[in-house]
Order: sequence, then C-alpha cells, then structure tokens
Amino acid sequence: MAEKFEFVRTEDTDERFLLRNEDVSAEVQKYFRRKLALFRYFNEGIYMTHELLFSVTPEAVAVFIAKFVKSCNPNIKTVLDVFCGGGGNTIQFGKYFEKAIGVDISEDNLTCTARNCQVYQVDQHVELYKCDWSMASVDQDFYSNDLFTKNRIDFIFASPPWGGPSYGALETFDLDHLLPLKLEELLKSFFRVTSNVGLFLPKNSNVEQISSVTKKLLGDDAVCRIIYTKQSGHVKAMTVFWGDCFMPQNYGNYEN
Ligand code: MGP
Repeated sequence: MAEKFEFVRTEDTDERFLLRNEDVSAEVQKYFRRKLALFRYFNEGIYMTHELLFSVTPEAVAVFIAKFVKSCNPNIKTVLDVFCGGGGNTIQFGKYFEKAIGVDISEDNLTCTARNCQVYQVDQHVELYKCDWSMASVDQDFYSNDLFTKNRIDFIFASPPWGGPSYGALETFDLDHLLPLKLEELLKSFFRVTSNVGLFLPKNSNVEQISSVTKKLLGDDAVCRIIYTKQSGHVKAMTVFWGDCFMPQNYGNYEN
C-alpha cells in the first residue's frame, strides 16, 4: 500500500522539527555542526530529526547525483526517491526533473521532506507517499496503486538505512544488512519498475557482492557503475548506477 501524504505546517510541527543546538545530543553534534553542508538553507526553516542528521545526503552530493542522472539521460522525467528521509535528494530531483516522488515509511520523515521541499521552493514538483517498501518483496498487490499506475517512473533512487553511524567501524559493509531489504531483494523490487536505478551506499560496501548480485539479476555480462563522492576532500559514500544510460560508452545517446 502507498498512501498519499499531505503536509500541514502547524506550531506543533515547528516545535517538533525545528532542531535547536540545545536539543541535539552529543552523539549527533558533529552532524549538526555541518548543518549548512546538509542544507544550505538550514537556518531558513528546515525540519530535521536526530536520525536524519546522520542519514540525510549532503546538498552538494545530492546536487551532483541529480545533475549526473539528468546529463546521462535528459529523457528522464519522473524520479522515485524511495526512503526519502529528510528530502536531501528529493529536493534536487524536484529541481532538476519534472516530477520527484518521495516515499518513506515514517511520517516524521515525510513531514521533514515536505517542509524542506517548501523551503527550497520545489514542492510543486514533488509528491509524497507513505509506504512500507519492505512489502515489495511479499505483497502481490504492492505495485497496484496510484503511485505506480498513475506515474511512469523513469528512474529509481534509494538511500536506504545503513544501520546508523557504526557502519564506519566495519572493514567491509555486508549488503545483506541493508534495511529493510537486502541488496538483492531491494534491486529486484526496483527492476520491476525500471531498469534505471541508483543506490546510495556506504563507502565500505562490498563491491564483489554488488557485482555478483548484478550478474545474478541481470545476466553474466551485466555491469553497473560505481561513483564515489567526496565532500571537503573526504569520501562520503558511493552511488551505484544500473541502466544502459549510465554507462560511459552510451554518453550522448540519450539526447532529447
Ligand atoms: P558518516 O560516514 O557517518 O560521517 O556520514 P563522516 O563524518 O562523513 O564519516 P567519517 O568516516 O569521518 O566518520 C557521512 C554521510 O553518509 C552522511 O552525511 C549521510 O549522507 C551518509 N549516511 C551515513 N549514515 C549512517 C547513513 C545511513 O544510515 N543511511 C544513509 N542513507 N546514509 C547515511
């Protein structure tokens, strides 16, 4: 089930989601200090939660991803951002594409995304749905609702939960531990909708695993593209792209 999410700003939502320095616990202070790298307009009324502070995609990285997708394939019109979180990526997809659809299981996250899209003035290009993506692999009717039947989705992006900041202590991140579905199940659920997919993953993700899941799902000759993104000289994460348009040999083949 995917249920359309409508946002109404109230004093109560301001009270809950306008994070002040004194509300922020010691564990996430380092992320709060970088708030302007997360959202350049952080101080203009951005909504945030503790969990989103460490999981939202920094603005420069989100801009890069949106522009990269657009330049690889200008024919992409509608982007689905699964696990939209605080809207870091949804905002940039809303800016660079005709339509961005954000999906999350958490109403708090959807509230933050909705408000943050207003702050960036892209809310006219964004639709939000409350949806439990873990059901994609078990519910036969998962794709039989307006989200999928009324939209032609050209690209799916997802920045799923990695299990919190402790991922960084691991030498290699096992992609069977992605939440709410392991890599193989997640990709299967996306490829039912489109062959153009981007996944934002820990920088220490097991690339052998990515390669073997790609071949298992798409065939022995299948490849994907891994791009590591840095901010202030420091690698933040990797984004993995599947789909012909993202392969360098096809650059220029998808002009409008
Ligand atoms: P980080 O790796 O926790 O911090 O988060 P830092 O300080 O850059 O790394 P360190 O090596 O110096 O410790 C970096 C970025 O990764 C965040 O801004 C998020 O964009 C992303 N990120 C981190 N976590 C824990 C998650 C997560 O659970 N889910 C998602 N989707 N992104 C995350």
